[in-house]
Amino acid sequence: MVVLRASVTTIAAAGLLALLPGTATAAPVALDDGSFEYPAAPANSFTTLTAGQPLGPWAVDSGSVDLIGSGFWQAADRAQSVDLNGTGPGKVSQTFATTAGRTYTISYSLAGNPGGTQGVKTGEVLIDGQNFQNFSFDTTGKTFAKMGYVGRQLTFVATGSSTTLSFASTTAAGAYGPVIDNVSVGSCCSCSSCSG
Ligand SMILES: [Ca+2]
Repeated sequence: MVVLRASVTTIAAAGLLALLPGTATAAPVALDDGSFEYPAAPANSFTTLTAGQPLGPWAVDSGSVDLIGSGFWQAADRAQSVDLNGTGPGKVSQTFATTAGRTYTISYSLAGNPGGTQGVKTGEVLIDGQNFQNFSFDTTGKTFAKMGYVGRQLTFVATGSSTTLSFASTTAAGAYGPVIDNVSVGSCCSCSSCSG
């Protein structure tokens, strides 16, 4: 398990560097706990959070989600992850500081809850409430030990001094939804002409 996690993390980091050559010199962006490591969910279990409840610096703003504790299944980064279906589809959001007109890239790891009936789990990423990316993940053949995380990215141009990032399940029914972890925001000037 430890080896698997390290491998996934290394691949994700390498992919980020390849796609975002300017990340290393980017200004820090204050997305907090994109790895969903706090609060701590019970080890080998999970906590179901419903609309109106905080999930660390994130908020559950519709439906319900499961905060997956250490050891329950493989995380993409560190110990915890989020199943975007709690008892049904849910949505989590976080607002962070941005600079209007600046380009940002969201990176995250995607898998799906391999329990229950396996198949395609779907969801969407929203920026300030607008759909920016649909995603899907097929859990067929995946296990709690081998979740099969894949890296996803999207890029947007901020329109204000803060931006709200949301991840929502569109897997209509049931407790087995898309799983996210390792969310990060990069703001980059990968060119020599950037004024910073
Ligand atoms: Ca994590």
